[in-house]
Amino acid sequence: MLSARERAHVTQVWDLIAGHEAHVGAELLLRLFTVYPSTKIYFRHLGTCPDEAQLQSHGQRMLAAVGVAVQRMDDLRAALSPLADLHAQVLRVDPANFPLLIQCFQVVLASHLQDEFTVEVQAAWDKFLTGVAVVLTEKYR
Ligand code: ZNH
Repeated sequence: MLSARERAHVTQVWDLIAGHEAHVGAELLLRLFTVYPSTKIYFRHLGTCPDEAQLQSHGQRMLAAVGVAVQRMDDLRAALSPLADLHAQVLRVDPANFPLLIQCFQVVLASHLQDEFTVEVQAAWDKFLTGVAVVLTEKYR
């Protein structure tokens, strides 16, 4: 559960991303695939070297889901339930990949926000994204 202050940090940063989901999402995926190439096995259909359009298209969908999670922070489990089914039952993404994505997400935020990405803002985003990952991976049984 995020405190009021943590929520404010998450929402304020989201307001900067909103409208740029495709661009930020593509940057995030490029970083993920480059720094952690093992994550690419789930995206074989995109080829060995996904082009910018593919990165933007998937990045847009992924970040739109993060946007929904921001809007429904109190209600994450219900908000992300269909997506949790998809990851657990259809995509079968190893949960170990989620911390890698979270790490890349924070680096993308830091590179854009610079000094504004304070330790407190990072801590709030880490908690929020970990909460999202918990929901997306809890149906694996
Ligand atoms: Zn995921 C898909 C989100 C993580 C892999 N995803 C997806 C989608 C979304 C998402 C929204 C779409 C769906 C539909 O279309 O229906 N994810 C997400 C989020 C997260 C994630 C939010 C966190 C935070 N994923 C992840 C990871 C991985 C993945 C970590 C690995 C590495 N996904 C994936 C895949 C897919 C998805 C493979 C499919 C793609 C296509 O289809 O193309």
